[in-house]
Amino acid sequence: MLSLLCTCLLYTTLVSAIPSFKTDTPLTPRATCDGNDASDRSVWCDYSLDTDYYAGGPDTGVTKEYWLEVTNTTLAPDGVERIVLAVNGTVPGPTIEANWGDTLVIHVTNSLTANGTGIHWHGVRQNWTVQNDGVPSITQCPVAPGESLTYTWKATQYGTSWYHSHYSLQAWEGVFGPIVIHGPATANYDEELDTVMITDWDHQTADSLWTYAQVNGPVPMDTGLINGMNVYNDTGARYEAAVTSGKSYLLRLVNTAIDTHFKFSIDNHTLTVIASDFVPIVPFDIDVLDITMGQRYDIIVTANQDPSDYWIRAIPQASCSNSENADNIRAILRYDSSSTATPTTTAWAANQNDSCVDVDLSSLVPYLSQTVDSPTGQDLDVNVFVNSQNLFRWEIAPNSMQVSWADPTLLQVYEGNTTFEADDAVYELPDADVWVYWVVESAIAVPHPIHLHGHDFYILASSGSATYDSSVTLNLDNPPRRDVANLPAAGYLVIAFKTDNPGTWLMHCHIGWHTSEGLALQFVERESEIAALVNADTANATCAAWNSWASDIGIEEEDSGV
Ligand SMILES: *[C@@H]1O[C@H](CO)[C@@H](O)[C@H](O)[C@H]1NC(C)=O
Ligand SMILES: *[C@@H]1O[C@H](CO)[C@@H](O)[C@H](O)[C@H]1NC(C)=O
Ligand SMILES: *[C@@H]1O[C@H](CO)[C@@H](O)[C@H](O)[C@H]1NC(C)=O
Ligand SMILES: *[C@@H]1O[C@H](CO)[C@@H](O)[C@H](O)[C@H]1NC(C)=O
Ligand SMILES: *[C@@H]1O[C@H](CO)[C@@H](O)[C@H](O)[C@H]1NC(C)=O
Ligand SMILES: *[C@@H]1O[C@H](CO)[C@@H](O)[C@H](O)[C@H]1NC(C)=O
Ligand SMILES: *[C@@H]1O[C@H](CO)[C@@H](O)[C@H](O)[C@H]1NC(C)=O
Ligand SMILES: *[C@@H]1O[C@H](CO)[C@@H](O)[C@H](O)[C@H]1NC(C)=O
Ligand SMILES: *[C@@H]1O[C@H](CO)[C@@H](O)[C@H](O)[C@H]1NC(C)=O
Ligand SMILES: [Cu+2]
Repeated sequence: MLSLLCTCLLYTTLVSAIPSFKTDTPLTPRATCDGNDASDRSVWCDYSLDTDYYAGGPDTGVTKEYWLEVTNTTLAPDGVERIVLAVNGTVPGPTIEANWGDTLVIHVTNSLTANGTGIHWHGVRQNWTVQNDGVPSITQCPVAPGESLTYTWKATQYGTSWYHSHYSLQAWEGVFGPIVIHGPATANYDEELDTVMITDWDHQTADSLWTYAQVNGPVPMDTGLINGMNVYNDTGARYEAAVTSGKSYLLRLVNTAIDTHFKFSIDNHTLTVIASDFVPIVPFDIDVLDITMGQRYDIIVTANQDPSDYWIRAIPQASCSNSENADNIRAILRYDSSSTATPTTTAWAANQNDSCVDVDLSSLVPYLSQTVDSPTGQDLDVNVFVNSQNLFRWEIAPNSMQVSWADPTLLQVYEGNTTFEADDAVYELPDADVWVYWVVESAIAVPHPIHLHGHDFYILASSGSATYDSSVTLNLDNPPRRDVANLPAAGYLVIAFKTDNPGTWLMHCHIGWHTSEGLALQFVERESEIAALVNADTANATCAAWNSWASDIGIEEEDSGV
């Protein structure tokens, strides 16, 4: 194993002698830091699990530079060929990997001919770097075909996430990949497996299913993929993970689906969960793990069963997901990597319980305890309606979002134009460092994964089949903290965050169809401090190239714009 021992230590002692911009090669295969080894994963050079990563943390002085190209190609992930849009030609795209405290510089080139793009670094706080959040219409114009844009951000958190296009439905044509930020962990493990990305999949493109979704609602998906692989009609191949009997492994799990809530499990193996999204938690054990769209879990799997072959299962939950192959989205855990046997193992009993809920919130106890102080809030009602063209639209509070690619909010704020329109769905949060909360609720029996940009949020309360009122107790004392949580069917979700990050930030449902149908709002946080964070040259150049391409092509915006 390549050892990058002591990068942090090196920089704490030599920092003045080293130029501020340093390019490093990608970490191959894995990184570690002084003191962090299989017998103690709690430490990380001079830092540890006890470091308050909202207040500070390492600054390694290291810059990791990546080049990503968004391409249009043909692949057969499950043996069935179709057009996919991909990052560097593969689904998932290359892993973006760094150490806690590194700075990432990522150059994205749009090599498509018929779409713009914009890459969002999901869950990354973008601490005072809102222009790098990658959301067309909010933080940038789309990157036009043939153009490039460089994103720069610091890894102030550690753990697992993913990057994905935030342009139209492009993420679900295949434009996504893993983000791994190495740091400490709340339980020990010997080695690390590949990140496991689970998704739903159809043999038609998401763009061609868009009309169906707007007219009929949830789209039946043909199947699903685990790390871009599966079998279908006896073609294709399954993803395989090889382990050695007796060893323990860190497995990073990401749900990248457009509209599928999964239960994830490995037959006969209990999972030890150590992080929810980018938040390390007190470890807990579970056999079958709910994971909704946009969420991540870091899990430790111990190879402590009979040396054999076991099914890894990602099972779409029929209560809220529509899959035509729900029992066949599988991969294989092998104790002997040369085995080719088909597993004969049986699913955990808990897999018979179909439901679309988050893991019991009492299980999600952040290791680094934080307290929510006197939050003030607003109620946001989630509803669906049919617009004047007879198409489904979702709204949150009074507005269904409809923003403009060519007129990103960040540039409007920079130019001092804050005459927002109702369908911009803007909330202003002018005060610094105060706690705010939103009560997101819906009378409709459809759950929604609610995702917030620029912050981790704190889950103060949540319930399905219930109405929020002032008698509901808010949990302010180290509540679960993450960046995607399930709004339960016909229920409510109360989330809080601190206004510590000036910017124009999106909050939205992570069901791809619903985002495109307007289930989103934005907040302008600490408006007076935003302009100073904007690089207008870059923003204007991206918009100029986009406007020129879009007017030549005559492209029409037929969705929410995010
Ligand atoms: C976030 O940025 C602010 C402003 O530059 C800085 O004061 C703060 O320390 C940063 N937080 C982290 C965790 O780096
Ligand atoms: C992606 O492709 C580009 C060429 O288009 C190449 O320069 C780059 O190294 C590739 N990136 C990764 C992470 O493989
Ligand atoms: C991808 O290629 C196909 C076939 O050439 C073309 O029809 C489609 O417009 C392209 N899509 C994008 C986003 O470039
Ligand atoms: C993106 O390209 C696809 C073809 O690959 C096309 O169907 C779709 O309309 C385009 N969408 C946008 C928003 O540009
Ligand atoms: C899969 O098999 C079914 C049943 O034979 C057939 O109807 C379907 O067309 C096949 N699909 C593909 C993509 O090959
Ligand atoms: C998995 O667990 C079941 C139930 O405990 C047991 O019957 C079976 O033998 C185990 N499978 C293997 C391969 O060890
Ligand atoms: C099934 O799931 C529901 C919702 O989480 C839970 O209340 C119930 O206890 C579960 N039942 C079993 C048998 O696991
Ligand atoms: C200000 O923004 C609104 C959209 O929110 C737009 O309609 C208007 O043209 C803009 N005004 C100027 C002067 O840019
Ligand atoms: C960017 O464009 C806006 C509007 O066209 C203009 O007001 C501003 O001066 C431009 N900034 C730069 C740095 O070119
Ligand atoms: Cu939704």
